[in-house]
Amino acid sequence: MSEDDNKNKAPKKGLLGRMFGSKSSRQDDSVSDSDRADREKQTPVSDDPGKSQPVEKSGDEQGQPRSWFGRLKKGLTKSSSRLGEGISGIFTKRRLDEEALQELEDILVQADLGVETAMRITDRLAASRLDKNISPQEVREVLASEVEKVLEPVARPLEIDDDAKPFVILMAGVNGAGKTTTIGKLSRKLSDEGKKVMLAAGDTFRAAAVEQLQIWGERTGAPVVTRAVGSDAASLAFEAMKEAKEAGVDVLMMDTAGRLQNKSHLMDELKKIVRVMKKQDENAPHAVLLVLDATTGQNAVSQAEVFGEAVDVTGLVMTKLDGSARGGILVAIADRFGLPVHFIGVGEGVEDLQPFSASEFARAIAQT
Ligand SMILES: Nc1nc2c(ncn2[C@@H]2O[C@H](COP(=O)(O)OP(=O)(O)OP(=O)(O)O)[C@@H](O)[C@H]2O)c(=O)[nH]1
Ligand SMILES: [Mg+2]
Repeated sequence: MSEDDNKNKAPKKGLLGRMFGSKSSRQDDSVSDSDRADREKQTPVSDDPGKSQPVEKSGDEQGQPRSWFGRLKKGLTKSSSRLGEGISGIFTKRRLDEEALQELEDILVQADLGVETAMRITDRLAASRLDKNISPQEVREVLASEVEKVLEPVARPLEIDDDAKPFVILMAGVNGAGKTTTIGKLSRKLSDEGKKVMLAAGDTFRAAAVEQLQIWGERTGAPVVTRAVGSDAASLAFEAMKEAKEAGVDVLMMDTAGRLQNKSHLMDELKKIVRVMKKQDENAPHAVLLVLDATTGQNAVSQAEVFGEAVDVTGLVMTKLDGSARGGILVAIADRFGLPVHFIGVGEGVEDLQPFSASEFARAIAQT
């Protein structure tokens, strides 16, 4: 029995458990991605969206915030309340002096915002308020506005070029990041916009992965191109594009296996998929979306780096911002890579994918 089979048999937690449950074990930055991947395999991961998802809507009846913004805010509580407490601790009845600025910089860095952003925030405060009294609320407002400034240029919608038939989206990301789930959610979104969607089950390593995508396909009314387990993912990509063209499909989304960044042969396969797609259409894939799990902290930065070296990543989706997320990392990634952030995932349900908004995210982080 493969480890993946074990993964599928793991007990499934309820929504509450998934949102506030045992993800704290993932908060450790020192964990390598291979460690993380091993742990993912023990983590309850639902490969059956039809059964384990909170049915088709945002929020639920168990006292959880209903709006996606409420869930984003709640998900970011871990980052933001630590930040908020830190800021209150430093600035309650205290002048803004060099020592306070240094302390602030430290907590901003600890919140994963990245050194550059942290310095910009402290520089801005120093320029206007040095040696004056400042309230925690004022500091939070500066934080929100600086975070928004970093995120604003990257908050870009995913634009589907109608002239590309099909418009091909390749989904990449490490094991458990949320690729397959994001394809399912996007399939619903695009179908709702009237687009004809087709899915390709490019994770040909696991039977469960193919089934998981098929369930999403059924659920969102999108045909799914599959091949036998163990088939070459690149030839599947080629054939899926051909099928999509013949069927007049608008958007073809290709799932891929979870790729560990330290496994160069897996990166090579991703490159091969891209090469083969170009034989059908030199502009394909038209979008390569890197899916990053917000609960993984600093690991997400190295994932963005390694995937970006292997393929031409065109945009990001950050998932699990409803969990005990380390949302600050999105700020560091935006600052460093400047890649468009198209969507955020705020739950496991089909509706839990939201266009990324810089100001809302900044407000949720800074709790303003
Ligand atoms: N809470 C929450 N869970 C999510 C979100 N997105 C995905 N998940 C869950 O994360 C787990 C992994 O998601 P998958 O879509 O299977 O991840 P993957 O990247 O396809 O993983 P592999 O196929 O193993 O490489 C599943 O249990 C999903 O339901 C999200 O935005 N919020
Ligand atoms: Mg998958």
